[in-house]
Amino acid sequence: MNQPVHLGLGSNVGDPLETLTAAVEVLHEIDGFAVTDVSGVYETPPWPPPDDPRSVTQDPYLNMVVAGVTTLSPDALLGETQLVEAAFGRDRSKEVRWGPRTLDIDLLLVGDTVLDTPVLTLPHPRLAERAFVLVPLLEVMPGGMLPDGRRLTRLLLELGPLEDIDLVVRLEDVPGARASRPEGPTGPPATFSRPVQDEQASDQGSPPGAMP
Ligand code: A4P
Ligand code: MG
Repeated sequence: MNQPVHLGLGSNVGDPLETLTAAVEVLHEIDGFAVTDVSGVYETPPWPPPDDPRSVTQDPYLNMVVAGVTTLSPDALLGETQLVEAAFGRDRSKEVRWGPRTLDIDLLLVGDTVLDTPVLTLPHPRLAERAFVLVPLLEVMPGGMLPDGRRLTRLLLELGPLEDIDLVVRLEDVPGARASRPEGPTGPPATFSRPVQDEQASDQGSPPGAMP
């Protein structure tokens, strides 16, 4: 079955733009996974923020989201994305949690799959707390919702002001990069999106996840 997938990519070591550009190239080559869309590339301040006791001093990140479809199981896809991380020099044994990394690829959403195992949690457990995920995710998933019906726009608004999330570049504008932004109506399946006119009805009290 072809499931829609959204991957979050982040990098803040080495040449992050080169890394993200090349990583998208490599994602195109995964058997059983097809890239259907990419967000812009954003510069984002490290999370957790400096006033959080868990914060680590490190450079800003570049973040983006890749949308795709897959015939792989979520576990198999995680195995593939971890191979891609390793190919870009990721060595978890030398890392601090939430510290600097060459390339991080998180499975944000796999269709409407909800699961929590020792190796994989879907949706990604910290997705709702992170503007560096929500901003690019909304770009490729306008009107998107989590499987529990929470709207991405609402989650983003709850995070407060976003002045530190800056669009740096679109892959379409990076010489030689493969962006795969599809023309016309052949984009990724809009699993969680609803027609715009439904927005009003929902804000007036329809239950989350209610179909139009
Ligand atoms: N795992 C469970 N669920 C998932 C999932 N949905 N996607 C497991 C990917 N992995 C998942 O992840 C640890 C383990 O989580 C994996 O072995 C997998 O089995 P990791 O990538 O090895 O370690 P990590 O990335 O340090 O941990 P974590 O908690 O996933 O960190 P995050 O959440 O990825 O945060 N600030 C900015 N601005 N931009 C960033 O990209 N990234 C991080 C890393 C911190 N701050 C950041 C950014
Ligand atoms: Mg991670």
